[in-house]
Amino acid sequence: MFALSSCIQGGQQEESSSTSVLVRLFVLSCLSENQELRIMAAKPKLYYFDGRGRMESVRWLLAAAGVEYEEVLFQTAEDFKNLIKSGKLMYDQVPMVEMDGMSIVQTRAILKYIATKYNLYGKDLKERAIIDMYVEGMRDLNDMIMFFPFSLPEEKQKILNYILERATQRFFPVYEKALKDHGKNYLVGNQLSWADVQLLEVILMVEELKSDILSAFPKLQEFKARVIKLPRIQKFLQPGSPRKPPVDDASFEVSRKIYKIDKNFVLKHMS
Ligand code: GTS
Repeated sequence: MFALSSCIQGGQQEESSSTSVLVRLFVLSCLSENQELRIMAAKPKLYYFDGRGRMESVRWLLAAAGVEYEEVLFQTAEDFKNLIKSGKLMYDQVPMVEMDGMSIVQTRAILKYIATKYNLYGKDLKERAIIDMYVEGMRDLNDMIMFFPFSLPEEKQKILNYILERATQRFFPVYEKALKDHGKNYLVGNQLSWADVQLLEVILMVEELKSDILSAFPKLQEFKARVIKLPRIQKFLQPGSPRKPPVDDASFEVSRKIYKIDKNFVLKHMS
């Protein structure tokens, strides 16, 4: 506003040719400032297939930040090919989020940008390192669950047991202990962060596989009850929100055809 009124006042002054050039340059800089504001104000646009996959954590984080967004959900290999042809995908891969004038790819890069921009990424470098450690563990668990539907029928039970074992023996004890040791409401710095959002997401995913999975984790039960009540989270968990349902046979077929998934797909992604 200040810059704009200075522009106008500048235009009313006696004009030598050099001041006129300066004024014009100044007006141009005002315009690009406005354009930049417009870009910053536009809703983020998410490009992915119509399912959870890697994009679901992005949906969760934007919801927790209270940011409205639009989605371009493609259904066929042809749609995906057309998106690749647009040249917006740095690695010819999704997820991709258009935001603040950028086409951001790589799930972690997208999540970090959102977490940083909306103050969900700790107050300093040390808190960020702790958030990263929590989130990376959660992502390992999340990835196993994400690829589980693609396992062969004969492998299903074994892989399910492995996921549940990892959840209860490796990952959940870490978050249970953290909450118990510091006695605070949230994992890091006693304010909601990306780690809390990711933790609730993964808890709900594991519960879809085994509903009483938290029975040995009283702190995680309290955590879940607390975070689920936050208004933005509550809204995201309501029917009709952009949250995607677990993979079913139909959505499994759609994503299998889009990405031409082969038999060894799951094994490659089970760490
Ligand atoms: N490291 C990337 C990320 O985290 O974003 C991996 C992205 C990725 O593998 N995306 C898949 C893809 O575009 C889609 S999905 O697995 O997330 O559904 N695959 C096509 C390809 O050619 O790799």
